[in-house]
This record gives sequence, C-alpha cells and structure tokens, in this order.
Amino acid sequence: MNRREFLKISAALGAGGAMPALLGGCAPRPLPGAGAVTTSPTVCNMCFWQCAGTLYQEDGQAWKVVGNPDDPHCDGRLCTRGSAGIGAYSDPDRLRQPLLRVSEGGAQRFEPVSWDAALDFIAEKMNTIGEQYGKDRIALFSHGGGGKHFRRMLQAFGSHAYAHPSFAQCRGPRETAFGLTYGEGVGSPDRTDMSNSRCIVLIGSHLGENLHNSQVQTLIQGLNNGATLITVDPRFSVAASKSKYWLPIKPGTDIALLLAWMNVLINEGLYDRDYVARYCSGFDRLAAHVQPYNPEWAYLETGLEPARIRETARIMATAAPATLVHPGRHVTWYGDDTQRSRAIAILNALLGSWGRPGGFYQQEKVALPEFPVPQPPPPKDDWKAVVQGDFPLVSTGISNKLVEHSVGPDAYIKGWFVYATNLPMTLPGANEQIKSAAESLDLMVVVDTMPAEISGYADVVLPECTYLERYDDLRNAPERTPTLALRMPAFPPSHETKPAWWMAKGIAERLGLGEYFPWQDYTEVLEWQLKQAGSSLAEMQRIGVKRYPRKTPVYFADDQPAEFSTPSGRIELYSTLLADAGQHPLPRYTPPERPPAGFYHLNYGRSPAHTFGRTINNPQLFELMPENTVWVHPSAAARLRVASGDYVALENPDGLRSNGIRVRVTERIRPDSVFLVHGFGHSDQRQRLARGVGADDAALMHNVKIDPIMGGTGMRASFVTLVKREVS
Ligand SMILES: Nc1nc2c(c(=O)[nH]1)N[C@H]1C(S)=C(S)[C@@H](COP(=O)(O)OP(=O)(O)OC[C@H]3O[C@@H](n4cnc5c(=O)[nH]c(N)nc54)[C@H](O)[C@@H]3O)O[C@H]1N2
Ligand SMILES: Nc1nc2c(c(=O)[nH]1)N[C@H]1C(S)=C(S)[C@@H](COP(=O)(O)OP(=O)(O)OC[C@H]3O[C@@H](n4cnc5c(=O)[nH]c(N)nc54)[C@H](O)[C@@H]3O)O[C@H]1N2
Ligand code: SF4
Ligand SMILES: [Mo]
Repeated sequence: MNRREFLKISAALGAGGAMPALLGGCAPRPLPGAGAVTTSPTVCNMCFWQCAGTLYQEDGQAWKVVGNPDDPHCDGRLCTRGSAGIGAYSDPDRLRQPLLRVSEGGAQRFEPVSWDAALDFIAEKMNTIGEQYGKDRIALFSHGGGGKHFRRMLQAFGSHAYAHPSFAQCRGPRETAFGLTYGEGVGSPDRTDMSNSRCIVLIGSHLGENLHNSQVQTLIQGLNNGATLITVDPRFSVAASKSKYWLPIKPGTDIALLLAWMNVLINEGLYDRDYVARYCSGFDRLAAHVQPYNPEWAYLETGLEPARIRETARIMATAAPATLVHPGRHVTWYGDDTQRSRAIAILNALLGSWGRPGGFYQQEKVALPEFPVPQPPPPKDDWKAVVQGDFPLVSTGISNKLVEHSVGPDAYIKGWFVYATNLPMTLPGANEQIKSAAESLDLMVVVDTMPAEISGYADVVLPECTYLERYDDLRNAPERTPTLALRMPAFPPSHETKPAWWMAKGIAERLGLGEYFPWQDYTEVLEWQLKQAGSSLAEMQRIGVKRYPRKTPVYFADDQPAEFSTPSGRIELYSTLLADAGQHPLPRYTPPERPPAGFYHLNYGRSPAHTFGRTINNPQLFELMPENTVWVHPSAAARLRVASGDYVALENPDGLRSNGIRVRVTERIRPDSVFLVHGFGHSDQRQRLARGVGADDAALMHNVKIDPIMGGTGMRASFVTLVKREVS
C-alpha cells in the first residue's frame, strides 16, 4: 500500500449540508437597505491584486462587498470575482475542522481531530525530522500573505527552503529580466503608467480577461485619452478587439518580432538617443547584435508582414517616451522567457519609457516597521546551493526544483508545508512527481480554505478561515500613492477554522519557539505598526484605506542622474551578469517546436469570472461560468469533424486524456492552436460544484521547458488533439 495514497474522501468529511444553493446560499431577505446596515473594511483575496473594499451586512447577514473609493488598486470598483467574495465565505464545501490521515485495517482515511491533536502531531513529526535528518529539511510552498507566519515558524525551527508559484510559474522571468536590465523588477501591482500612455503594446497580456483591477481601468483611461493599442496575440483576445493593430503572431516567436522592432528603431534612428546615452550601457553591442534580424527575417518566423512590423515600430517611436511595451505577468511560456522579457525590457529602454510618464513610473511604499521579533538563527546549510545551484542568478525559491528535491529516500527535503497553493493544478505536468514526493515525505501539512487537490496528499489538513473572517497583515504595496489598507473580520471564523497566524504560533509554541510570536492576538501587531505610521487600528477600522504623501518623485527628474542597481550602475542593454554566468547577454531567439501532425498548440489563459482553480466552486462564480470550453478554429474543426457544443476529451502526445470539455468553434483562435481557460477539471470530490467539470490544462502539459536562467516552467510548448466522446 502507498505510504500516502491520494484520499478522495467522502463529501461527508470537511464538508457538509445540502448541495450548495446557487447565489451564496444566503437566506432570502427583505429588500436590501430596509434593515440595520453595518460595514467593515476588507482587502479582497479573490486574487492577488488585493483591492480594498467594504463589506456590508444587513441585520447581521452578509449583503455585499464593494470597492473602497480611496483605494488606488480598485478606484472604488471591485471586479466580478471580488464582488463574489461572500460566496467564498458561504461555500458549504469549505474545510471545517482539522483533518488527520489515519490508517486502519489497511485503509487510509481522514479523521476530523481537535486543533490540539493536529498541532501536537505536526510538532512531533517536525522534531522527528529534525533529529533524523536535521532541522533544515522542511520546505514551505506558499501563495499569499498568511504564508509569512509559517515562514517565520519554519525559519525559527531551522528550515529556510521556501518557494511561491508566482515566481517560477508566473512572474519570475520578468522580474529576473528587468532586474538584470534596470536593477529592479516590475513589482506588483505592476508599475505601468497606462493612463498617461500614448501607445500601449500588449504582448500576450490579455488585459480584460486578465482582470487585475486598476490595471484594466488604467488601460481604458489610456484608450479614452487616445492611446494607440497594439496587441500581439495568436488569439483574438478581448484586448485585441480594442486594438488598432492586432498582430496574430505564430505562437512562441515573440522574440523574433521584438528583435525586428529593435532593428527598425536602431537602423531608422528612431530610438531615444539622449536617454540611451544618459542611462544605458551596451548600446553598440546591441546595435550590432540586431542587424541580421530585420522585418523580412522576422516575417518568416512570426508570419507578420514586414510592412506591419515597420509601421508599428514607427508608431511606438512617435509616441515615445509615453509608449509602454507591457512586460506581461504570467510569462513562463516557452522556456526562453527571461530572454523574451529581456527583449521587452530593452525595447522599453530604447523608447526611453522606464521612469517616464506613460511608461513605467516609480513606486513607493509607506515606511512601516515590522513588529520587533527575534531574528531566526542563521541556516545550517545553503539550501539554494543544494536545490537550485544551477540557477545562481536567482535569489527566490523555485517551486519545481523544491518538488524535484523531495522525491525518493535520499531527497534533501523531508517535509512540506503548503499554504494556499494547489500544486497539482499549478505546477505543469507534475502530478506524478507530486505523488512520488508525497510518498517519500515524512510530513505534509496543507493549509487551505477548500478541499483542494493537494489536500488529498496531506497528513494533516489545517482549515483556514476565509479573508472575510480574519485580520491579516496591513496591505502596504508599492504604489503611485503610498497607501495602507486593512483586512479585518466581518464575521467570526465559521466552523472550527482559524487564521494562519494562530496556527503558526500554536506550532511554534509546541516546538519551544513561542518567543517568535510574542503576542496573544494579531491585533497587537497591527496596533503597534499603525502607531509607528501615525494611525491606529480604530482609525483603520473606520476608513479601511489611508493614503500617505510621497517622499520620492514619480518619474525620473531631467536634472538629476538616475541610479540603477546593476553592476555598471546603468541600464544594461548588454547584461554583464548574464555574460559572466555563461548565458546569452543579448536577447536570443530560439524557434519554438511545432505541433506533430494532428496536434495543436495548447494555449490557455484567464476568464473574467474566475481566478485559477480557486473560485470554480464559488457558488456565485460557478453560476456565471460553470465550465470551460475548448476554442477551435473552423478549419481545424472541419478536419477534426467537431462542431460547437460537441463534447470531446483533449489528449496529449503521451496519450494522457482530460475530462470531457465542450467545443467552441471560433475564428478568434489560429488554426494551429486550441485555447482553454485554466482552473477547471477539479478531481477532488469534496468540491461538489467544481468536481469533474471542464478540462485541466496543467495535467496535459507534457513538454515543460525549463528556463536556463531562472529555472521556471515554460508551459506553452505542449500539444493536444481532440477526441470525440459522448456526454457522460
Ligand atoms: N496550467 C497552468 N498552470 C498555471 C497557470 C496557468 O495559467 N495554467 N497559472 C500560473 C500562475 S500565473 C499562477 S500565479 C499560479 C497560481 O497558483 P496557485 O496560487 O496555486 O492558485 P490556485 O490554484 O488558485 O490555488 C490556490 C489555493 O489557495 C486556496 N485558498 C484560497 N484562499 C485562501 C485563503 O484565504 N487561505 C488559504 N490557506 N488558502 C486559500 C484555494 O482554495 C486553492 O486551493 O499558477 C500557475 N500555474
Ligand atoms: N480574471 C482573472 N484575472 C487574472 C487571473 C485570474 O486567474 N483570473 N490571474 C492573474 C495572474 S496571477 C496573472 S499572472 C495574470 C496572467 O495574465 P497575463 O499575463 O495577461 O497573460 P498570460 O496568461 O500569460 O497570457 C495569456 C494570453 O497570451 C496569449 N498567448 C499564448 N501564446 C502566445 C504567444 O506565443 N505569444 C503571444 N504574444 N501571446 C500568446 C494567449 O492567447 C492569451 O491571450 O492574470 C491575472 N489576472
Ligand atoms: S482584481 Fe478583483 S478579485 Fe482581484 S483583488 Fe481586485 S476585486 Fe478582488
Ligand atoms: Mo500569476
């Protein structure tokens, strides 16, 4: 028997009650506004944009959540998913109490246990791992603020290994590339100044479907002010439909286009000479490097007309420096992603847009000290040298490398804490590896609000209360206007759920590390911090969002030298760090693999109605979009003999098949590709709305390309075909 078999436990555990009623399962109420209304501030956690909002209750019942008008992340408006936050709170399938894996008579199952029993078990296992292998062998995977508390607890114990999927499965190549070029990354929220742009170039960023709130709003402001929109996307995206130029590029060939654009700007003398002379290094080498890559060469790679490439380059130059070539966000595509992101960073430098109005502005946070706690002891070992030594330019954890180093009896990593990330649907094609890791690990703790797939592998599942039921850290994101925002509980925690800080503190105390959590309640931390920032918890509970005056300029000042944290102190068009590391110091184009006969590029993206897989079971959002469809071009549909509405499975070249998914025949996708929205195809039976509906793109990925510079997982090099099936 497996040491840790995947438990598809019955819906009776961790969930309960009747089948969820749609629309949040709220009891019927009289007309809204007729009862006693109370409000409390919150920060939305339906995605990671973290918009500040206000939760309304009427006669003690959840009513609605709306945006805070003072908040620069949302400007008073929440998106579809944010407006459905109450559905996450009222979802009847939520985890309700701690669960412990038990074996009885050869069978494994989860047993609901008390918090004491769950935390005692974890502390005991950690100590055993510490004695047997060393205290540095437990890794944390985390996505979201609450992971911070587990990180502190693990560091105090001696374990520093840590990764979040928003690096190696998302923004890593971009942050690495901009870091190499400008000495700093783009950050979150992205520092794009689109409301002031005169030209905006979107390279696969499908803003409008990607619904990062203020970013979509500033794009619309830019367009209303007359900005020209150029969208490069193999699919006719929502953004493409708003564009003056849609460039339906052959998948995976963007670097060829970017090199050709640089070629035109340099050879026609359209780049910002003054900016380049003032701030950049390596221009001559770049100019020589791009000579072979003219638009005629790029045409053969990208399928885009040379005249179109020249015309769009000239439009960018005319609008510069108020031209934003958007850096994208989820950029782990073909494995050469740091090179593509470097090309985007360099193109922006040639246009002079970094630090200029309409390009990239400079962000500022509120000076908010951390609550004083002891420093953890220094790590015994350099875990990065063990786990990701092949990627010396990367200081962040690489989640896929941590998983690799958790498989087998000799693995370095012996225990996992997984906070708010559903690894089986997040790491591409990694299901077998996660299964093997689960078999070899001595401890797996999953902290989630929902019975996500990863919890099926856990020894212990810890149920967190939702964001509407807890305090978290103050939001202090870098912004145009430094701003603090408060998340506070509107409701007491449902069932036996608890906030992350409480769990981490409980484990630390059992390990004799209570001094790292020197408070009884997290409000003590918030109160102390707010006092340092000239506010108070009472004030923030009233206003939710507080703006502070800026201390630094929003853009580069013409009369002051700008400084860059690169080895040369300048914007590095030619990257000395890449050269020293044996990587290509100037952007290098690698032609992508093309699909084998009968197969199609597997393209995927977002829908405005959902965030990854985390909202599919949300009753309000499920009603809006209960399944994904696979987009197929009419010519491909004719070849495959499928029509809109047909029920098919997707099959990859290894013969792996998805759940059933419906076909949508549309001219909006190229004949060589199919497209689906990521996040569907849940298998855990405890998510009663989401289970079994739609297809999961992550499971189908068979050709994951590792970026040689930052180690991330390129997810766009996989292929699928369609297999007809009957409706089940
Ligand atoms: N195939 C494929 N893979 C992808 C992507 C893709 O498009 N396709 N996108 C990539 C990108 S851009 C990213 S950023 C990552 C995202 O990857 P993840 O962060 O893993 O995203 P989710 O799948 O939504 O998993 C989030 C988990 O957090 C839980 N959760 C939600 N709220 C809370 C909370 O308040 N507390 C706790 N403890 N848990 C909570 C949810 O129930 C869910 O199980 O995935 C990457 N992987
Ligand atoms: N509603 C909603 N919004 C979200 C999220 C969500 O889950 N739901 N997730 C958020 C997160 S964490 C992230 S990282 C972002 C991700 O959002 P983005 O960074 O905007 O987009 P990607 O997912 O990388 O790209 C999807 C687009 O790339 C196109 N594309 C595919 N292949 C190619 C190619 O070879 N070249 C070019 N030029 N384009 C190509 C696809 O057709 C699609 O339109 O979205 C964020 N916003
Ligand atoms: S963009 Fe939407 S889901 Fe994301 S934090 Fe803002 S309101 Fe919430
Ligand atoms: Mo992401």
